[in-house]
Amino acid sequence: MKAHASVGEVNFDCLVGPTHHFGGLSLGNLASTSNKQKRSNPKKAALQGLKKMKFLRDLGFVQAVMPPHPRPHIKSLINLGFRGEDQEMLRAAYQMMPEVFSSFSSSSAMWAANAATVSPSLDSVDGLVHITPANLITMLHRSIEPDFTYSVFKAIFADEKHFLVHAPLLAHDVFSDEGAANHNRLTKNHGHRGLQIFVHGKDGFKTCAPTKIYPCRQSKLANQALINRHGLDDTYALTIQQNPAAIDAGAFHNDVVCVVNENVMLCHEWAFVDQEAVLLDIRARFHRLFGQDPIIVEVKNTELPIEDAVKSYLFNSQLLTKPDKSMLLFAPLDCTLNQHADAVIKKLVQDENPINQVAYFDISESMANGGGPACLRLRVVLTQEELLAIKQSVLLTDALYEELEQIITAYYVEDLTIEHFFEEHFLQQTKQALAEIAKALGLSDYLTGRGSSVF
Ligand code: SUG
Repeated sequence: MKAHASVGEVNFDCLVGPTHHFGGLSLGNLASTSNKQKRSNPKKAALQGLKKMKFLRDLGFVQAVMPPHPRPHIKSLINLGFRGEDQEMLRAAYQMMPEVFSSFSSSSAMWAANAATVSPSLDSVDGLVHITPANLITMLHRSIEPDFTYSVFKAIFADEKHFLVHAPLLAHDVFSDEGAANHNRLTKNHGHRGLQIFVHGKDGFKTCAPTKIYPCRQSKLANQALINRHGLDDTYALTIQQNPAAIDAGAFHNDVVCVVNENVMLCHEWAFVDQEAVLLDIRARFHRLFGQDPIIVEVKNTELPIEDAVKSYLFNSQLLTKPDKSMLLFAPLDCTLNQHADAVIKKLVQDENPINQVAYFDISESMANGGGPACLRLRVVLTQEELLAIKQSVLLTDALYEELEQIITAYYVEDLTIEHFFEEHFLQQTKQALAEIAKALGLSDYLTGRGSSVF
């Protein structure tokens, strides 16, 4: 079995963009729909996200930054037949199709967990890190993310000796894919081959089974295709179904009810269909593969009703391994406001398991759109050699932090209104901010300019 001492996790977060707003665009994501048209503060949102990255970097975790996507997405407006100056197209789009206007202006790419599914080189037959950007076809506003995401990954993971960046899966509902939000890797430690657990809401051709009208965003066929193209051995890959009752309660992605880190799985009782049997199977597989038991902490619905799990986003915490091998639960501040979530966390850190510390963080602007700490990051497990082979300029340093903070402070507005979109000055400032961020990240050559196919 392959094992590697110098392997670690790198968290890639995407900066929030200057047009961040509450569009109410995601049916089934309760925070998104209930906060529709709440006033947004893009500057605060971007600084919260950046501070989150710095907080973890300062604790010694390796942190990388990805740029916001260009929004409003002018290319899509042109595709729909709008013509003229940007502000004219936007005004016409707003008048004719306001939801579409909002979708093309969304900063939803900030939820990096949906950017891709990543399989570490330790797990794949060809020894490459495999990256598949998610096609995100279920929601209109997210369906325009994959092209830009692909370009970002091609730029960051350019070294073909180590990385294979695939094209997104076919853009059809049968293969609907929302990336790492429905993907867990359970293993002895990051340096070992892992058991990759792919979670789906629906089969692909068949409809999903929730009792309400909420969409199932991840298909089993997509997961099977990912297992194929990432070259994963069947004994180390597993597909399981998310509990439709959880989707109905607002857990539109599996990472709203489950988080895994190394040998620890923390999940809600309603995370999976047939949960008792699924957890038994996972335990048995883990034991067969690694000669030890995983630590599965299942939180009962009586301890934390599913509604509170969704409100507090407890399971959307980041679970990180500290240098002494114990684990930190990096949780949304909202957990402290929920009596049940608060009690579960207090018990969790006292009980016999590797999680012995909790840190809370205020990411209110993201939470109000249904995205917690874990939504904001894409985990990439890399060897030391692979870490050195990625584009180094995206790794967060004090200097990069300061530069990004200055750009956000200079160009982002604090109180975004519709009228901003019809002002040439605002649109120019937005473009300038994105150009400067791309430059700070060393990605200008790849991403900016009207000539670029993704702009
Ligand atoms: O896809 N919200 C995102 C939240 C994604 C959370 N990601 C994970 N669970 N990993 C979504 O529903 C809201 C946009 C709006 O309403 O303006 C939104 O897209």
